[in-house]
Amino acid sequence: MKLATWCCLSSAVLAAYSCLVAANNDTEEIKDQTAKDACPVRLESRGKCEQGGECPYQVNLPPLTIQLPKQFGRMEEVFKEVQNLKEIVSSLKKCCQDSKLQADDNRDPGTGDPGEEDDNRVTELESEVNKLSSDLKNAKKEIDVLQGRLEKLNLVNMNNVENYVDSKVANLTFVVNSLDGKCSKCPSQEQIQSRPVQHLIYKDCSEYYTIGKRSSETYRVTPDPKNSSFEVYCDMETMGGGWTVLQARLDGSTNFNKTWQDYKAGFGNIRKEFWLGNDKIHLLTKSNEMILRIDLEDFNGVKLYALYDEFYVANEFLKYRLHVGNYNGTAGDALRFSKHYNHDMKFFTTPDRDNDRYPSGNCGHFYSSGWWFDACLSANLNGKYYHQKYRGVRNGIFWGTWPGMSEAQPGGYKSSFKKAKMMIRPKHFKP
Ligand SMILES: *[C@@H]1O[C@H](CO)[C@@H](O)[C@H](O)[C@H]1NC(C)=O
Ligand SMILES: *[C@@H]1O[C@H](CO)[C@@H](O)[C@H](O)[C@H]1NC(C)=O
Ligand SMILES: *[C@@H]1O[C@H](CO)[C@@H](O)[C@H](O)[C@H]1NC(C)=O
Ligand SMILES: *[C@@H]1O[C@H](CO)[C@@H](O)[C@H](O)[C@H]1NC(C)=O
Ligand SMILES: *[C@@H]1O[C@H](CO)[C@@H](O)[C@H](O)[C@H]1NC(C)=O
Ligand SMILES: [Ca+2]
Repeated sequence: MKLATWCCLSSAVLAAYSCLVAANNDTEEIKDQTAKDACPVRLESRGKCEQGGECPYQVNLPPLTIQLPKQFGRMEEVFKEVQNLKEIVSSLKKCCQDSKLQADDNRDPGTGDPGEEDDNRVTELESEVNKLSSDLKNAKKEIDVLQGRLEKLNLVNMNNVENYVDSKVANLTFVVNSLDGKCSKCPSQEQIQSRPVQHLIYKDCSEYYTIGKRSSETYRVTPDPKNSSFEVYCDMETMGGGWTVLQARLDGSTNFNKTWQDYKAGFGNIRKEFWLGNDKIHLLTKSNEMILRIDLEDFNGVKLYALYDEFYVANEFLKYRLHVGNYNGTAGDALRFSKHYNHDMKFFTTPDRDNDRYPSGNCGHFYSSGWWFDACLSANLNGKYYHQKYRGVRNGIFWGTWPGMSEAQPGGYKSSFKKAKMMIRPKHFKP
């Protein structure tokens, strides 16, 4: 008889079955729930809270429809069958034992039974039970597989889905834009402009460059389709063009001694002197791998540049932390000057918000500007605009690796810059 194994198996399956119906052991609760199916989500108290702080609340979520294999549909049926069979078998067994006691004397082991009809019935049932038990085994396997799938579903969190959709949208936009760029070489410019077809979004200046825009001016960009679009100034000339300008200084017309809120939103005139805004800079750098180019010009007409192969600004929650890496260029790596003066991985600080590494004061207040201050600086392109050399606190536009910058000048004078500009472009952009 395989009764013992069968018993074991059936209780195991039963356990798995009730587990899937509800994580709760209380079967009354399950019936209760199906009766009042009207409210999709319910929270119920199940008694008093324990001292440990855990309260026996139960949340009932709306029903979830899952396609189960057909074996699963048969589970209940099979289970009932098995119950019936179990009863039959145990009564037969009892009956058998009774007759066995009587037949024991005139029977040799290994020969045919006297009660042959009953025995056939039992073998038949036994094979039936065996078949059912293997069915149940299969069903249990299916359940395990489903359970595994459910667990995997849990792991797919919303963030992953969002990133996936984002990257797909980015891909589509890129493909459409580049097709657009090829197309503009064929029909005349007027035909293109009169076309009713709206462009998809342009993430930054490099995508305007790709569709054939070659003049440096303002364009509307949408770095993240879920967020707003805004105007930027595009430099279509420097080093192949396609640059989105983040900051510019050229005549001192804009005051950079501003608050956190001002730096967040941006200020100034994007055709002249301005700060694009930390939220916008974050959006522009999060959707694409960007490189940063800094152009500087002093009052002697010396023009040098710094190129960083990596540039990223985090969101406001992370205090717009800066990441720059892989310097190249002629102006020197002032953003990562030394171990003690390093702007990489520093938070943004403004005169009214101290996130710097200077313990006894606010660098933003001291140097009257917003910047990724360390304790305090080896570079600051948002310093005060001086039209000539100046004395006192070094709160002007500053780049610590500039030729002759660190040498003391007669009379304690400090030199300043005539022009400064920060701009970004996707790392993989090919002009
Ligand atoms: C389910 O209830 C039974 C009897 O009420 C109990 O022995 C068993 O420990 C319970 N199982 C769980 C997982 O709570
Ligand atoms: C966009 O997706 C296609 C197909 O999946 C792929 O071949 C192509 O390289 C992707 N392009 C970009 C820019 O990711
Ligand atoms: C910067 O702004 C603050 C607050 O408006 C002001 O107190 C401070 O004097 C300003 N600093 C400079 C150098 O203009
Ligand atoms: C993008 O959206 C966030 C959250 O909705 C908002 O705080 C932020 O200012 C937006 N950025 C821009 C540039 O509009
Ligand atoms: C950095 O400079 C070197 C030497 O001039 C050059 O070969 C390399 O291509 C530059 N890298 C970038 C990213 O411009
Ligand atoms: Ca400080």
